[in-house]
Amino acid sequence: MPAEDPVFLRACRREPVSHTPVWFMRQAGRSLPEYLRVREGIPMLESCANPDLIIEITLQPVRRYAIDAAIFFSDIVVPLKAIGIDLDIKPGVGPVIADPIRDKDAVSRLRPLASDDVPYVTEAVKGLVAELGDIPLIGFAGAPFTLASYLIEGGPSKNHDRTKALMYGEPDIWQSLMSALTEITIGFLRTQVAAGARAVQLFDSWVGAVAPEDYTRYVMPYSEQIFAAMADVPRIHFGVGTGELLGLMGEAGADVVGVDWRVPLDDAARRVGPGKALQGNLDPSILLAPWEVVEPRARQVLAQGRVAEGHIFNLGHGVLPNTNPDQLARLADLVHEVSAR
Ligand code: 1CP
Repeated sequence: MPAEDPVFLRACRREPVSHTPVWFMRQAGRSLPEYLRVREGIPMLESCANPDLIIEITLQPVRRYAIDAAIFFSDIVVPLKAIGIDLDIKPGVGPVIADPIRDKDAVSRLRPLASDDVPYVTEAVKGLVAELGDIPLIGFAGAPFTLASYLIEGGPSKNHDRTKALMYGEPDIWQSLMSALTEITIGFLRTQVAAGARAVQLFDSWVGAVAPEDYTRYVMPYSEQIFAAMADVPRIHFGVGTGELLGLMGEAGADVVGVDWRVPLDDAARRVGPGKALQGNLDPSILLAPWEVVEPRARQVLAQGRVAEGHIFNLGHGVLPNTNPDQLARLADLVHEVSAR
């Protein structure tokens, strides 16, 4: 009989598990002093193109925390940079695009991404898989809506108004842009899976800005194509402020729906319906409070998660930079202890 798959993969597939698996979005990064040390003087995008550094940074949280999965260190704009878009990740800001994409000509210059465009991704994933042993590596990409928002707005945005203006006002350009981003995203995810990533997470971080009707019309068809192209591995789909979209995000083809902290997991399970696992959803800011506050909230998330057919414990969004790593270490241990069966 083959050895049993790791609990993280089993939970994604809604199979029985010995304990609830746990990992943290943005578990690598600015909350870790060892991350700040290795990144000193090296710009973000340079780090994302350096296999040794990618491997080191991805492994840092695995060394500290009893987590059940690692997530590849990169950024959602890395594939855009790799196909020649002039962009940078500015410290304290995020991705900034030199020439925002707002017309037909700009869209026509986008091209698909092949593995050859990101040799450092393939090399780093292979190296990581060798180091991680039984701990699965999650590959990830930004979803077309979230990538479109950065490209159209030119950087981080609160209301995504130019993006929505183009979506409503220039549906043909929107369709071409979303199709191009779909191909790029599939290329980036397939590269990671070909090199050994065992699950993928599609981050549609900002899609909570659209209403369900518009999601169905302008966003979902593209996410569906991406999930259909990734059917050989468990697929996680996450966004922020997506309470009203959870059912649709599952329907798009995800195996696991990521939930932010705004919707309790038992409620989310009803919204998503049968046949899906859930991931989430402790408010990351709770970790800034004393452990006495964190513990009951984490127990509550676990209790609410029991309603779901499968539960992967996570935060409702990424680890905040000023989080004390010791809190995350305790949290991972608590999840394992409380959920052991
Ligand atoms: O210099 C630095 O350290 C820059 C900070 C940073 C880091 C550590 C950025 C800039 N990106 C990353 C890594 C990263 N980005 C990871 C790997 C870390 C891990 O999970 O352990 C991942 C998964 C991402 C994905 C990402 N980038 C998302 C989706 C996840 C989410 O938080 O919703 C998004 C929206 C981005 C864009 C981005 N990149 C960086 C920042 C600060 C932002 C957000 C900017 C904004 O508010 O729009």
